[in-house]
Amino acid sequence: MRAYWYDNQEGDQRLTHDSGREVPEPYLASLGVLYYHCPDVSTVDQIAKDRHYKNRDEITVSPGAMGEIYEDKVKSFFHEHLHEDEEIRYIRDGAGYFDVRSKDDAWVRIRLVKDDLIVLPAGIYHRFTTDENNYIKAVRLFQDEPKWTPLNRGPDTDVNIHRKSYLQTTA
Ligand code: KMT
Ligand code: NI
Repeated sequence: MRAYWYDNQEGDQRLTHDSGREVPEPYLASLGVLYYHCPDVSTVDQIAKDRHYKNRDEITVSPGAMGEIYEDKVKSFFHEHLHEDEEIRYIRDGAGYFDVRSKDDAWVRIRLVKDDLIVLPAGIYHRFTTDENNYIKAVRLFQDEPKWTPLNRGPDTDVNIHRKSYLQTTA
């Protein structure tokens, strides 16, 4: 895992967009974003148990796995959105970026590779992309029935109760 401020430059979303300014892990934690290095799946099982997760699945995001819908999928993952539930992703292979909004509404880019696990709190605005290698395999964990419908950012999500509760946790 490496976190840094997004450079806001034009260019493909899969480029590094690295401003060179690091974001320390405690700042991520202040946004409610938690990071764990999990070389062993038993650590993941423990985190899932502690946080009352009941379900998981595995997804491969790549042209090989998705075929012609890959480019559309990658674009849709990159739409800024929130969820009404926490989101956990555990990377098994390849690499990708989760961008999360800071308190001042700037983008923090989080690069994740194999054995990285991230917890994104309910209500945080975020987006995802693969990197230039166009390949990531990840386990998606969810607390209950999959309630991870992405709610794209707009006037409705700004007043969503999960958004409001989230903002209270970062105030
Ligand atoms: C997400 O939350 O955008 C995804 O699940 C993308 C694939 S998982 C790396
Ligand atoms: Ni999401």
